[in-house]
Amino acid sequence: MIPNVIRRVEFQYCKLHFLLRTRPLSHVMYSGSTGLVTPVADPSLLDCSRAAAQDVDGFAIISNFVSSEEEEQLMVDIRRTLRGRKYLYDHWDGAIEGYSETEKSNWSESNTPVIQRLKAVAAAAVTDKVVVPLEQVHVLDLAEDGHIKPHVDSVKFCGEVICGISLLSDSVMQLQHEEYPDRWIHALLSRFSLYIMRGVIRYKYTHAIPTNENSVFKGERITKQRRVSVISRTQPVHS
Ligand SMILES: O=C(O)CCC(=O)C(=O)O
Repeated sequence: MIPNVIRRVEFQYCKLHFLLRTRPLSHVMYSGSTGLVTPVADPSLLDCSRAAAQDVDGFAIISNFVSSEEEEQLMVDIRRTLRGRKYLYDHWDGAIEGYSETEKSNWSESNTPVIQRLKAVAAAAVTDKVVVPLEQVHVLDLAEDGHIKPHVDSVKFCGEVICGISLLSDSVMQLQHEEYPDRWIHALLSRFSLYIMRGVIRYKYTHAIPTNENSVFKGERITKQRRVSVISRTQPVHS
């Protein structure tokens, strides 16, 4: 449900946990520049079929989660880590083409607050159980001609929540229910934003970042350039 009037009530960062637990994900916005969070209805970055409306609360995008200065700082660290690596076109499980990646746990001091914010959102994204972000953060550098095929992250390596910061470029994420073709969600992952995926969306929907030929959001072509994502996943649930 979307409130008629957008209430701009500012919370200190420590209230983020409370906010995520008491409001649907689609009503949360994080202001990286002020360090405050504001609950807003921001449906403009999501498009979904009527049938997927019942599930869409499991996916949200928080605009401007990082500032351009924070992006630059993150990229200094990431460039250093990925230096000399070529883009690969043969992913171990065939899901990604045109990428370079690393699992990173050591960040420079200037990037530590952003990584902490990212993990804080991941830890707070579900209400009915305790989830713990993995220590390592996944950095995925996707070339301009790179793309991610539809897949569901393996439950062996990832738990209930996936949160990713999008750097350098806008892109489109396509989410598709594995069993019901009429349930789809398209998300505009705007540069500097954070997406949060949880629950039924994480487990039952495939997610993909298409090639530029198929990168369309609400009828408009979105041309992805080189895009880097910084992703926090929660620990796998072992039964
Ligand atoms: O780059 C992203 O945000 C998504 C990455 C992804 O789908 C994956 O690593 O499984």
